[in-house]
Amino acid sequence: MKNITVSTVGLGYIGLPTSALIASNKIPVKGMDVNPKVVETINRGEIHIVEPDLKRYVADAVKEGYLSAHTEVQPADVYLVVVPTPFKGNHEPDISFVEAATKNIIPLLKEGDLYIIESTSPVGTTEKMQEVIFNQRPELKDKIFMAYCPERVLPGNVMYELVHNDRVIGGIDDKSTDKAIEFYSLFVKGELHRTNSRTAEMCKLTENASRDVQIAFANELSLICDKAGINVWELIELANKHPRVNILQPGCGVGGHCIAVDPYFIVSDYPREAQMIGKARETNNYKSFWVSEKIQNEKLQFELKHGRKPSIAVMGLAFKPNIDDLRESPAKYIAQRVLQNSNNEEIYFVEPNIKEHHIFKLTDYKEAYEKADIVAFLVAHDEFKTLEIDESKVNLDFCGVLKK
Ligand code: SAJ
Repeated sequence: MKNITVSTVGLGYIGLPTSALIASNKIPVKGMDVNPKVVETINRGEIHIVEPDLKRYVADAVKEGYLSAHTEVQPADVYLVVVPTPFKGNHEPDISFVEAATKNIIPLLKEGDLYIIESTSPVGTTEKMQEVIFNQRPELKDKIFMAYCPERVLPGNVMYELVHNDRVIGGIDDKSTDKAIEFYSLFVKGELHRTNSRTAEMCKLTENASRDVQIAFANELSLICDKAGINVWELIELANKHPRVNILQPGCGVGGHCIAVDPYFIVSDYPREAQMIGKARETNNYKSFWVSEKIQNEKLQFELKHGRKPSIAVMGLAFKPNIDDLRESPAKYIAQRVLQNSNNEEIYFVEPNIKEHHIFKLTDYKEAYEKADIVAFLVAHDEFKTLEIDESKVNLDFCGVLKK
């Protein structure tokens, strides 16, 4: 593969880092995004998302002329679809962005081009797009290469993992898999594993559903332990001393735009079979509700005991520790419920990773801890681990931040 050009569709959390990484290997990349502000920002060599190292990659690639952003898809030899696949109200996957991206690519396709979907997609999406393409351009049958290749990077470590993680690559036929492997080997150091497109699609969903089920197990344990009067963190640490047991950590629910979403893509297509996967989603969602009820109960008990309303600190709003991302955050959901249930108590909302929030008035974490009677730790941010714990307060640890 020599002197190729790449066209990426979608310049978000995955599309932009991927584009910048490819461009840093001196392969010209023209990225497309529907948002003109995003396009302008990138063309200035700046970024619109928070991700370590990304700014440097984008600034260098734009300066050297290998990366540019556009509001329309640009012609190239390789097309990468990296758009969101959210779910609709009934938890059914919405692949309309993938479809729209593909329709924009179709008029530009020529013999020998490689078309790849990276967006998390329900099983059979690549084959569906194959149909869409060949319906409009039947002359391209057997003349282009098509594959599905999911990303599996962890926010916060994206630039490293894009290069070093293994990738699963599934073509619609062997030639397509070969071609896609050739392409990814230009910038990925991890191993490239070949399969077909349906298995690759299912593999991405499986990875996130598997983590969701494991977290659900930990969350279920935390409910049992609460009733049984057992410290769940100590229990898990002890159980994990078994050489073949590795239980994850309970928390205040599962958030983010991947693990809390992707399992629904399996459940929605295979509702009879995906019993455990569906139940895990329910358990993890229920855990957030349970936490908010627990805070409400503690409030009432405090009032009965002390004859006055307690002040409450809600510690953390992000979807996981040490990030500023509040999307699909269980902590944010719980904070909202605490606010809805409030009866003129003083509530201090804390999120050290952001400066302000349009709903919650933020307070410094030390000040909030000092002033509150009830402290609900929702996210295990590093800052909270430095607090000196005052046993005279009601300390509710929902994320293991106080465990020794
Ligand atoms: N969580 C727990 N207990 C745990 C681990 C996580 O409650 O023991 C919670 C977190 O607090 C958070 C949620 O789960 O609310 C998800 O966090 P995460 O760190 O497990 O994962 P994400 O959503 O940041 O990234 C995941 C990763 N997938 C897997 O680990 C299988 C990542 O590799 C994927 O690339 C990403 O989803 C994605 O884009 O699909």
